[in-house]
Amino acid sequence: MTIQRLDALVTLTLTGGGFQRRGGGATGYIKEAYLAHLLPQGEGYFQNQHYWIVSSPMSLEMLSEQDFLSLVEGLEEEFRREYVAQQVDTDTERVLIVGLMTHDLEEGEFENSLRELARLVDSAGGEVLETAIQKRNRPHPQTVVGAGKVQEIALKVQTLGANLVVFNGELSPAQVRNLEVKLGIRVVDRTEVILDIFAQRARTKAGKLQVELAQLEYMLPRLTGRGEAMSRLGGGIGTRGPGETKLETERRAIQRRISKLQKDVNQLQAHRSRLRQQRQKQEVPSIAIIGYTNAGKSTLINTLTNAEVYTADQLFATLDPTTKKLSIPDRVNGGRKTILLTDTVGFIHELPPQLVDAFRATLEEVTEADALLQVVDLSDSAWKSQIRAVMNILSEMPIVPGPMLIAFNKIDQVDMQTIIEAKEEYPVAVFISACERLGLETLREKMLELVEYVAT
Ligand SMILES: Nc1nc2c(ncn2[C@@H]2O[C@H](COP(=O)(O)OP(=O)(O)OP(=O)(O)O)[C@@H](O)[C@H]2O)c(=O)[nH]1
Ligand SMILES: [Mg+2]
Repeated sequence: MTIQRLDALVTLTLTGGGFQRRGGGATGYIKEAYLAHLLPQGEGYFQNQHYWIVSSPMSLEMLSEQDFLSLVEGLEEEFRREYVAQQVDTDTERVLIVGLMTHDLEEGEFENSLRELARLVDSAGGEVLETAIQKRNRPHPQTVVGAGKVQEIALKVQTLGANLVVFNGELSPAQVRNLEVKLGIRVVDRTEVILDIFAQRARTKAGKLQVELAQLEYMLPRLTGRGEAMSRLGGGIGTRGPGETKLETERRAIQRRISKLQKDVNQLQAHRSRLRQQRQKQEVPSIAIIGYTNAGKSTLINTLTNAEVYTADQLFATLDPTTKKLSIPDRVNGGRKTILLTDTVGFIHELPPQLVDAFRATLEEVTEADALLQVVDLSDSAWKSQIRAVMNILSEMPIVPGPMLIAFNKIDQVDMQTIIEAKEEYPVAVFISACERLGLETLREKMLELVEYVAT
């Protein structure tokens, strides 16, 4: 009914008896009529779990007494009222998440990825209304999920008043187009949500430059035919940021812009490298704080050095690296020792390759540091797979990073069992709470040991 835009639907059943014409062919008198129509989903109206209602069986006489115009007008009125109520907050997107579970995914992994996607949408400023899931061996080539599921999603979109659908995997340009035509609202994938968060968070010139490059590199192969759909379907997640106005311009203009940005990033890289060389001349050892997004990296640099880096319970709260001096008392040799601490951009599972490329100047802070401090959020049940994701990203870096110390953070939120488990697996790790200032003494000592180890 939704897809065919029907106001109401009447089904007639036959008695099966009656006059049989010569030559065959089933015939029969009308037994009963059923009337169906869609239900508004707003509170205080029908407290109904269903999207539609079907009447009890009626006779034809009863049906003919039904005033259809007033029924339809009444419903339209209710739908309209609901629609207005949903439109009040036009800044937040109303999002339906779609998760495709392919057979190569483990159930727990899949659930974690959906939970993370919901947090990404939230960090981008969207509101998750519902999550739809489908299990398939492999994605449907045209629409990722099967035809039946697409219909179900279309129905949900209408009844929930969603204005954006977010898929957990990566979508091809053709899949986005097909889905947008079928669903009638904008469709984006996980990478676009991440790019959107980056676009909203970028503060410095360097940050904005790298985000624009990443967005354009992502958009370029997806441009054909999307411009029209985009302007029809409005703005929001995936349309913001420095790349926004460029989307409708010609491919070639975008390519030119990409080359220009690439050059700028190269310059930025060279500039950062000169700064580092100066620091190296002063022989101040450096440690880069790395880790999964939301682990507490920025909170830690703030606690240790009185820096004022932005922290928040959001994914990718900080993008731009910040370097601060940390002075540590040297128990062995006496006096104090200074090291440089750098807060860096957070990592995530399957970090979009466009981001890795565009953020190479920022990521170099990681590879060029003398040593690494990996902060892990031990209060997140996915901490093990988050360490794996961080290690994977490091292993793909063009320059092999220095030695690494692991700091398990947020122990104020963790039970003893988890700490024991982490200790067994990572015996040399430190256990801290950046918020509650726990374990920081040990952490400072270990950091000192680490840079002294590197120096020898
Ligand atoms: N309970 C608890 N929360 C913490 C601790 N350290 C950090 N947090 C919280 O964790 C959230 C993320 O902290 P951030 O310092 O912004 O994390 P980050 O690693 O810099 O994250 P991104 O910049 O987003 O990659 C914030 O809400 C912090 O208040 C801790 O020791 N205990
Ligand atoms: Mg941060």
